[in-house]
Amino acid sequence: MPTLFDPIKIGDIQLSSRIVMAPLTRNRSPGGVPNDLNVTYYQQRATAGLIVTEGTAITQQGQGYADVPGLYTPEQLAGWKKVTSAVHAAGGKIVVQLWHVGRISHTTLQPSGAAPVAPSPITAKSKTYLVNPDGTGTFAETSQPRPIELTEIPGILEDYRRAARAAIDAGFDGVELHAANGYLIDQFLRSGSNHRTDAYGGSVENRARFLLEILDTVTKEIGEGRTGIRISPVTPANDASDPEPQPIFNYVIEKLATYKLPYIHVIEGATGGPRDFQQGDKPFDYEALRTVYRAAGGEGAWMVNNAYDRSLAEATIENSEADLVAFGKLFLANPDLVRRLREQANFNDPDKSTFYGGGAKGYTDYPALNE
Ligand code: 8OZ
Repeated sequence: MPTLFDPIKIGDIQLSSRIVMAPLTRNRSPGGVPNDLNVTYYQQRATAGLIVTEGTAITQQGQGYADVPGLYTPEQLAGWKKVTSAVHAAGGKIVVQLWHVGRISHTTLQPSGAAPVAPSPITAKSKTYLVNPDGTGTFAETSQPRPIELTEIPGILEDYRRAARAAIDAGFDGVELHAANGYLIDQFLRSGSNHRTDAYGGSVENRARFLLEILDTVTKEIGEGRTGIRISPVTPANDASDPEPQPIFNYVIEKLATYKLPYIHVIEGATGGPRDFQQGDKPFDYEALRTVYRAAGGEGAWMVNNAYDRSLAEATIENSEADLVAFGKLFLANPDLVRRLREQANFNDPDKSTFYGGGAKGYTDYPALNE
């Protein structure tokens, strides 16, 4: 029977355990450049089997929140090199989450103050996070997006290719494509945000096309075994909606099975909310999704996320319902989470008031056991 603490090889990456640090937006990289505080934060958590970094913008157009790191300038790449070196020196593995927010942005974050881009010109009922000139944070309505022209798509694919190359140059063990939570790729997948009438909208095949072209581009650049992906079939995050999630995600997963990816990362339910959240008239069948993936020859590790505690995580791995479990808030508040899980120790409580923005407080000052 497998346990949470067993090593596992996923694609080209060897992990020391099945315990993953989930991607967590922390808004602590002014200018988009990873700094020494970010290095400390990730190194503190390097005993994870795998760290998935916070969402990292592939271009300025992909930026949607203040002080999110990027991977499109030499300074950003150099900053990330320090992070990956520190994590590797501590024996850890780390992949970077490649992020384009699409319509979940604000003109003040966009190149030349332009409108954010999206599959369709539909404003999300959602907020983004900005920093005022005096350094205080503030939430703002997302801006009206403009639709992506067909002729622009090759350029966005090129942005993903460049970011994937930069990730490997920066020393990452791989990348995770952020195809979840109502951001650009998910905006194409879900019918609520994709009203296109060209080859990228309408049918399930068409709505999946953008994702699959990105996957093709990135895997050709850095290899299938270093390209993970995150999906969230039913989340309402960022105004994501689709009354029929099962057909599109079953189709997507069947296609993903044709690549030798290290893992498929699935957010179950509403991101950071109820695990049994549903869209449409029936509960989403995650087991059917996994079954379709395996039946189509998919060999990647099945990574699950959302409100896993120790007992649910242990049972899920022992029953082989998943191969990896990603922990968000627990990892945020417990740098030595692996040890605490192993020793059945108590957990530090996460402090919501310091999740987004700020400095060391609520970031690098959560104590390890015996500290
Ligand atoms: C919380 C705040 C801002 C962004 C996601 C990248 O939901 C995020 C995010 C989460 O995937």
